[in-house]
Amino acid sequence: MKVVEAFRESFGTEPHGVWHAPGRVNLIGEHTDYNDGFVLPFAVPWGVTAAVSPRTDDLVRLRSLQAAGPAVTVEALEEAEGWTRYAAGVVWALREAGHPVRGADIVLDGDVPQGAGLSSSAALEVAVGLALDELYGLGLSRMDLARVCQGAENDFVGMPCGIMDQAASALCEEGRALFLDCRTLGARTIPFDLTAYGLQLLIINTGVHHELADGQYARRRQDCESAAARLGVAALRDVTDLAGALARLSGDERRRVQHVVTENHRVEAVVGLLRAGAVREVGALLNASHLSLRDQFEVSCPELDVAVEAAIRGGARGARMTGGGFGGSAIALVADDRVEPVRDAVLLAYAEHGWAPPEVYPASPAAGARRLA
Ligand code: GAF
Repeated sequence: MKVVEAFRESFGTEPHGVWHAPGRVNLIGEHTDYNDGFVLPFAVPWGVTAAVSPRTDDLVRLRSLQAAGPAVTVEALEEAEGWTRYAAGVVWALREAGHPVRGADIVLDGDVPQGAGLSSSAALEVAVGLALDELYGLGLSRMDLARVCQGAENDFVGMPCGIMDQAASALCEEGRALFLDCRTLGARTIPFDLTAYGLQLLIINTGVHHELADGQYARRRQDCESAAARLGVAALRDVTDLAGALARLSGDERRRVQHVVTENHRVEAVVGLLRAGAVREVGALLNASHLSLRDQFEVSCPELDVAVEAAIRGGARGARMTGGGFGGSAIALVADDRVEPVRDAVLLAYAEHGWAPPEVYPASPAAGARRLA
C-alpha cells in the first residue's frame, strides 16, 4: 500500500495499522442536520486512508500524499495550519473529551475527487479518529466517533457543520443508505441497491466552489436558529404546523423554515419509498428538494442549477444538488439506458455556458470506516 511505503519512508518504521474512512453523497435531507432533522446519506467508494502509529510523547507528525513536502511536526495543536488542522482537531477533540490520547505519527492518502463536496474533510477526521480510538483502546461507539469528529470541525477548525458527514463516514454500510435522526442520533441503514432496479446514481462534479460558501453556511444556520427562537421551538424539527409557522415569519426566516420542514418530510417519504422497493419513484422528491434548496434555502448556484436541469432534460428520473451548496456536486438518479443521454445533456449545457466540462460518474453505496491492515 502506498500509504505504508510513505510511512516507512517518513518515519523509518512500520505503522501499527491502516484505516480507511469514506466520503459521502447525501441522497436527500439537506441543511436539516443542524435543525435536529433527518438525513439520508450513503458512503462513496472514495475516501481517506491513514497509516498510523501511537507515540509515547504528545507530538503529532503528519504527512499527506496530496500535499507536497515531508512530514509536518505539530508540537502545539493550536498551531496546526491548513489541512493538518483536521487531523490535529481530532486529537484535540479526543483530549477535550477526556480520552487519554497522546501523540501519533500519521500518513494520509486521499482519493475523494477534489472540490466535489463529497466530504473529504469528514473522511480525514473519521480515519484519524478511528485509528486513535483503536490504538489507544478508547472503545468509542461509531456515533461517539462521529461526534468527536464533528466537535473537531466545529470547535477546532471553526466550521459550524452538523453531524451528517462524520456520521455517514463512520456508520454507512455497503449497498445501503443511512437514515439518521439528527436529534436522537438514532441511525438505521436501508437497502439502496440501484443495480437491482436498473438504475445508477450519477455524481456531476461542477468543479466549482464559490468562495462565499463558508460564511453563507453559518448565516443559514443563524437564520434557522433565529426562526426557531421566534417560533418558540427548540429546533425547526419541532415545527408541526407549517402554515401557522409561515404566517408568523417573513423574509429569509420564512423561506428557511419552508425548506427545512418540507425537506424533513421528503426524507421520510424517500425512506418509505426505499423500504417499499419503489426506488424509481424517488426522483420527484429529489427534484422538489433541489427547487427548495434553490428558491427557499438559497444555497444553489448557476452551475448546480444547470447540471440539474440538463440531467432532467436528458432523461434523469430526478436530480438535485448534494451537500452544503454553492458548488460541489449534483446527483442524478438515472435508468441504465439513459446514462449516456444524461451525460451528453449535461456536457452540452456546460459547453453552451462556456464552462469547463463537469466530471460525471456513477457512485454506488460503499462501506463506512474500517481498519484495512
Ligand atoms: C455540509 C455540512 F458539513 C453538513 O453538516 C450538512 O449541514 C450539509 O452541509 C448540508 O446538508 O456538508
